Amino acid sequence: MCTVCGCGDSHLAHDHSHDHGHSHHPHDHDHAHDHDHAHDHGHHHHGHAHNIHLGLGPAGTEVPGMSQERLIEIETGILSHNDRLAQVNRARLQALDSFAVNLVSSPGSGKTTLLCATIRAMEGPVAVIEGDQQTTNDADRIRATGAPAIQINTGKGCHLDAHMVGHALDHLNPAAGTTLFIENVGNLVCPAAFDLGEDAKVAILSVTEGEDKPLKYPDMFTASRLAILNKTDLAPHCDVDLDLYEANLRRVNPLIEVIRVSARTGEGLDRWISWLRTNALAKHMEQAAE
Ligand SMILES: Nc1nc2c(ncn2[C@@H]2O[C@H](COP(=O)(O)OP(=O)(O)O)[C@@H](O)[C@H]2O)c(=O)[nH]1
Ligand SMILES: [Mg+2]
Repeated sequence: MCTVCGCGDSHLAHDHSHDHGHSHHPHDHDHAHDHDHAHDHGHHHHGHAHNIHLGLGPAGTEVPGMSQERLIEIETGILSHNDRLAQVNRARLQALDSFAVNLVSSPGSGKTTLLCATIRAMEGPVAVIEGDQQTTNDADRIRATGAPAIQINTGKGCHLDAHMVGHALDHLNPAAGTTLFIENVGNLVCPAAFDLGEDAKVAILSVTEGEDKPLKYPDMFTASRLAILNKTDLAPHCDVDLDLYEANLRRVNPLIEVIRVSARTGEGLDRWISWLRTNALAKHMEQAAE
């Protein structure tokens, strides 16, 4: 996970990855790395001589020269710090009786387009936190609908974290009963691990991405409560089997709900809006019962 790309609380991760810069190999570093892994895994894992799987150990990944124990320690440190801040956000949203969704997906699956259509179609106050590495394009698109939006540019960062969302909430200062949409950085990997204090992660997939994506990036779909299969208007133009797409989502997460929509034509939008309404109401009732 993020210890690999260095996107977490990096001084921890970096200190240690530096240890490995001093390669004992006479070859160039990457080369030595590949060679090591091919070697290790060829021997240990099911005899797949020509495949390399770095995720079979307890840490679920490998960083050259770092032990599995150290990797787990670093990841636990980063995520537990994030989780504490996520709880603060969650309590704050709860006090506002605000329902919050974290939209996660690859770049270009249609998050912003869907959000704009959603905001136009739904009733009640909304607010949007936009995450991208650069530009304020998406916040500008949201503001054009009349909804308040704040852009977070993460620079080299590949996901939003709870600390960033806390700051955005300070600026947005949402009214009671607001539906909060958080559009995460387009990336099917790191955002899966970071709780932002949301009520649900919602994965947006487009029919053009291919039915196998849930199987290739399972963490994201395990973490999501709902998957939206977007761009159904394009399905007739692609060799895509939507039933297989859904079956693959359920193979990874048997409990995941799936809604097929076209943000362009509006097909299925009513079911997504009603999902939002139902889940916001369920949260409200749960809170009232406490
Ligand atoms: N045909 C079609 N195009 C869509 C749909 N939703 C989004 N798009 C297009 O997909 C591209 C990426 O959309 P965008 O909302 O920016 O994706 P994001 O990166 O996930 O926020 C844009 O050109 C959109 O117009 C859809 O339902 N059907
Ligand atoms: Mg976007």
